[in-house]
Amino acid sequence: MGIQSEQNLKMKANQIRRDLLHMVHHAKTGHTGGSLSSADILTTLFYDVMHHDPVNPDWPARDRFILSKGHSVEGYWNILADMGYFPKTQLETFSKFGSPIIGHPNNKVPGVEMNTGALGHGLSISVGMAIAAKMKKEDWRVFTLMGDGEQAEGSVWEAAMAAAHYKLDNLVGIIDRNGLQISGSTEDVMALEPMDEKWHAFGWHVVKVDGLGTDG
Ligand SMILES: Cc1ncc(C[n+]2csc(CCOP(=O)(O)OP(=O)(O)O)c2C)c(N)n1
Ligand SMILES: [Mg+2]
Repeated sequence: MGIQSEQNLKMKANQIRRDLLHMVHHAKTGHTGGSLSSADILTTLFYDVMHHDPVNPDWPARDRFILSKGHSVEGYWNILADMGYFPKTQLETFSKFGSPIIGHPNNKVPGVEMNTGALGHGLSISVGMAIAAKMKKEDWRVFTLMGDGEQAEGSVWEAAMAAAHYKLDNLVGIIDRNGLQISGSTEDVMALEPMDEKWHAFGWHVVKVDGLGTDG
């Protein structure tokens, strides 16, 4: 993967947002909020940051991606199809009976490492993968996208503690800080702030990142 300009990434993220809305409208089902808020993150990872090969999805040296907030699959499906992991026409079968392109990540689809959707599991899975890479002395990295509401799951913090204990500098945990979960604002339902200080206290190097913006 090359280094994309920010403008290219903005335009791609806008395309992904448009395409996922089209897909959800066509299927008359799907999660829009968390998919729209994560489009910048997924676009940056897949088009610019991660080493992966749509022609060879099982390339042993690929970086691994785990969508821990698995309900936000709509942008993920559109990016995988856009990159050529599967034909774009398959997007028209989204959430139809018998289709592998379902409402959560499904590892029968090329490009998907792990079935996810039950919140709180992705980081633990990723810790295991990152330990495996270390044990095999391989250079690939693991990227995990979590929700902010997902931070209320205790298992996230067990995994965070383990990652620091095993010094997993090949693991990147990303939190989509959209401020919302199903039942309202995250700060009303289960206050998270100061979230950066909590992660820092668990031994993580914390970086706060703005989205790409929508003016592309
Ligand atoms: C263990 C578990 N409990 C409940 C749910 C139902 N659920 C799906 S999405 C969601 C809200 C998640 O909010 P957040 O993590 O902030 O995701 P985002 O805002 O990015 O969509 C919930 C509670 C689930 N998928 N898994
Ligand atoms: Mg949220």
